[in-house]
Amino acid sequence: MNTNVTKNKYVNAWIAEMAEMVQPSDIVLIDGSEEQAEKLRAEACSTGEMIKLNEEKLPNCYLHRTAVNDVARVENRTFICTSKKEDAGNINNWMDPKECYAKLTKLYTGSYKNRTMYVIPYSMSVVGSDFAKYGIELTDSIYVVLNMLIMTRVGLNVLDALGDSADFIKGLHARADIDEENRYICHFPEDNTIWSVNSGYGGNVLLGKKCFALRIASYLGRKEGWMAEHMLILGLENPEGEVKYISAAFPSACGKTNLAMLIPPSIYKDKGYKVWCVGDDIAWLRVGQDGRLWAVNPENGFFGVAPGTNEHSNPNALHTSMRDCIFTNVCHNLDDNTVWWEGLDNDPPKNALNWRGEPWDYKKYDKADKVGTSGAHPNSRFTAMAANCPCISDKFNDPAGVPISAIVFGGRRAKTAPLVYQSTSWQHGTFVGSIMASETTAAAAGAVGVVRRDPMAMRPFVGYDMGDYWAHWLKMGKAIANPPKIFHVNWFRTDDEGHFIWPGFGDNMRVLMWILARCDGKVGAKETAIGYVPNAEDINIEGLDISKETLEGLLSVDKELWLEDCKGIHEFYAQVGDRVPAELYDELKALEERLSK
Ligand code: GTP
Ligand code: SPV
Ligand code: MN
Repeated sequence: MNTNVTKNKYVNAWIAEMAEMVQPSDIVLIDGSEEQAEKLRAEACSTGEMIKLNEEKLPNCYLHRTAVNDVARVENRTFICTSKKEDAGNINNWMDPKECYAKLTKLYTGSYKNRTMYVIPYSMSVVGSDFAKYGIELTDSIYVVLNMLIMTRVGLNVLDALGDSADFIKGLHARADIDEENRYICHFPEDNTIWSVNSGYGGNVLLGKKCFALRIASYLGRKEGWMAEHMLILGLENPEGEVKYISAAFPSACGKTNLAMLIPPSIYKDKGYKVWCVGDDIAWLRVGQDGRLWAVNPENGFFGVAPGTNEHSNPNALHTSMRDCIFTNVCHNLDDNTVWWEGLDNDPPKNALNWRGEPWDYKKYDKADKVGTSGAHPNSRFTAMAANCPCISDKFNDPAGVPISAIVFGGRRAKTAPLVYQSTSWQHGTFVGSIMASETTAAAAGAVGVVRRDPMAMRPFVGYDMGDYWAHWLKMGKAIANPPKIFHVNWFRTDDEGHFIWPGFGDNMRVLMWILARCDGKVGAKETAIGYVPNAEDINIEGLDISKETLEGLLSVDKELWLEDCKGIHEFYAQVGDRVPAELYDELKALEERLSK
């Protein structure tokens, strides 16, 4: 078999080595052309791997179902394999690289028998730009190829840009038996290598995304002096046409895609305010020559949560997903060969297959057992092109990226965290990020709705020790002459009946307006124990069904609850271990003192 499929000797040698292990029947280089993609779509449809949807209603759209046991990221099977255990830290799972290579070699051996090896050359960020990093993913899944074609920049120009260099991330994926007992998502940051086996789902197998652009990239960022973060990037344009950029880190399924594509409420829209999406999941950030922090979205598409997406909550995401899209694990409407998910509309299809591909009775839907009774899986997703997004920023392909004015952290907290507050410094902001907590969601396998610490929304994605990661944040703060201001938001406070109090979605713009006014020094704030909290009159609630008292409640800081929370922070810091920077302990102590006053 010809393994010399590129002109790069390092790439070819690695392909040969991997091919010897997995034993494919043939090897196909993915060139990024539409003809090749079309052939692969046809092949996937002929085997049932994908279903072609209604061409009139959903042009060039497809449906794919993963195995029932394979519907989300698997954090307990995700490993950071550094030669020293302490470099992976206490929060990550660790395996000795030698042991891991040996273990996975057994699983990979012969796993491509009678299957094609697809070689995907891809770039994270604009090819040839200062931010760009290149990867090659080897996979036996057409679904992966077609997703990578949307999510990253794939093509022969990537190989041209790589030239003779050995500087690329080597990703090997094999579906093998989709055996959950032998599912492994392993990272070897010291070898620029990712090995993923026995899964066919999203974040486990689209290796450019969480594996490369967060876990490996965060490791590289620390070495090279930049940051890889689980952040959306948006531009907010005022009526004068000036655009300010905000990046925001929320844990998985906590509202990044929604915020990044928000449509301003009429009080702002009518005046000419606009919001532009630069990215919805990942940001790479560097210090610019002007001393500001500049960000790019290294991806080329969106792998967005389907349930809850509708004309009201996120029309931009909905329209982005209505052409050239791959839907994963949604409900299939057999009447018109379209798709449906919970929260799309109040009209569930009567003749449909659920996410497992079984006949589905919408009348049996039970909110308490979503996975068992819903039409779409709670973590069902759409893979859609950034270029199809109605609100995509004109800076999306700008190799320089965009300058960030504000960094926003946030999570799902029923109590404790107010609607918004501002940190008092970069160091305090780093502390605020480090103590983030959020209820778990369906994006990862395991229990849903349990509050856990998820610092900077990066708990599952830091490719090294968490304490070192915080130290890197502190160090970056010193390197940025004009750093963004750091904020924390919470759209998810609930009342006594468990209902969300804040309307959220487009109305989150009202909070962004306060954030940018703070960055411009145009609005005051109350100094509280946790940081600067808005005066209620400074959040515009015109046109909302919310009273000033309710807003005051949303902005309130319950000192007892916070003191209780501090105990949890101590426990978490202890778990992170020796490498927690002293500055963060200083911040914690100062917070406790202010709360006890
Ligand atoms: P990942 O792609 O997993 O990283 O997630 P994400 O952060 O992009 O999450 P996304 O925007 O897709 O939101 C996921 C869920 O949060 C959906 O069910 C939304 O309906 C819900 N959601 C998003 N924004 C809001 C909000 O402002 N308020 C409320 N109540 N729910 C929201
Ligand atoms: C997340 O879980 O944060 C995602 C989806 O963005 S996945 O790509 O599956 O990780
Ligand atoms: Mn994500």
